[in-house]
Amino acid sequence: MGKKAFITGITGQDGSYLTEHLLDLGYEVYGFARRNSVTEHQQTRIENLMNNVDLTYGDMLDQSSIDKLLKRVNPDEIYNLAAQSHVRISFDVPQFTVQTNALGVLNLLESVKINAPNAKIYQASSSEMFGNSRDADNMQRETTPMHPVSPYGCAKLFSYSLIRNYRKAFKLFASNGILFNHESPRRGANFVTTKIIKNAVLISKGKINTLELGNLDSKRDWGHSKDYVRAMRLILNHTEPDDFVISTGETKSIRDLCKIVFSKLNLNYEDHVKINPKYVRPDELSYLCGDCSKSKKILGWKPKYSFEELVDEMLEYFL
Ligand code: NAP
Ligand code: G4F
Repeated sequence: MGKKAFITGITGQDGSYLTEHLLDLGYEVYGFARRNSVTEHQQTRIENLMNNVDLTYGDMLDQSSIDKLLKRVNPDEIYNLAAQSHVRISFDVPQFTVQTNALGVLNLLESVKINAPNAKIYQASSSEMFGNSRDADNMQRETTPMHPVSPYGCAKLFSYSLIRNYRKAFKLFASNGILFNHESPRRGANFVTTKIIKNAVLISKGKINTLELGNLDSKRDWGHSKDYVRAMRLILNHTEPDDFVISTGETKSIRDLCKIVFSKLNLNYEDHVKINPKYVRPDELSYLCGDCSKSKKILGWKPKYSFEELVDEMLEYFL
């Protein structure tokens, strides 16, 4: 019989790709879905997998739902992907963000300790934890100091620390993947890659004329979600629990992305992109470029998608 994996956040971008990956490898996959008033759209990303996954209602804020699932399933591996994952929105709903992204992880760890102490836990940590900190070579790596600049980043740093603390104190197999931005055609519409690509396509078809954005000068290290979910499984199947950066090592500004996308559609982004202060954040992480040498060396992981291929796949999807 295959291993049993429990994925929180299974309905999200990464949850859907991870489910496909684990099913391909012969895993049994269990997941939480939250109650939502619009049930029709809730499972869109995993629609084609519904016959092969065990989905139950659950929420990271409801300890009883975690306890019940762990007691029933006793999973071998737990992938904690559930989060309020939008950085700007974390300034609008800081309490919900901290409850889910920080206290939700505490709920999970406490439940694992009692109900499934042998399960291995993957925590979806984030490059947003670094804030505006970088090493002398302009990169971030596992040892770079972390000074987050958003409620989202602060909550993720709290949960990152909890994972390390429970690993040492209670000998849990608990690991952090410190993932840099990763995208795909399944990325939410209000993240900058999808927002630019989807709207540039609408402009190219004459359906709209303007795209409103915030800060065009921040830089991000963008990879493909499919590559990054492979890394999650490798992290949990390493011989010991540890923390790993997953990134591409290349960085581009939001302005670069606009230029590339609009020019692929034979358009000039300057004719269409307008700045709306509504999308500028109260504080901003201005530069990300990750060094994933440790993951390459220890896990044998490397990305298969180039930036160009990622953009082309997203463009093709929206076209
Ligand atoms: P996503 O598409 O926004 O998915 C988030 C998932 O979490 C959704 O399934 C969502 O369910 C669920 N969720 C939210 N609040 C919850 C709660 N209180 N209880 C249970 N489930 C809850 O995010 P993603 O891009 O796949 O990212 C996956 C994880 O990696 C997140 O933890 C994110 O913070 C982290 N991360 C992402 C990136 C990136 O660039 N994508 C980089 C570093 C780290 P609903 O659909 O019901 O809202
Ligand atoms: O696409 P974004 O919203 O992603 P952000 O804030 O980097 O967060 C993502 O990556 C993190 C890893 O570093 C994850 F942990 C997190 O869950 C999420 O997946 O914004 C990227 C950049 C920012 O600098 C933002 O200020 O794009 C800039 N931007 C400019 N105009 C915009 C917009 N971002 C959004 N979402 N919308 C705009 O209109």
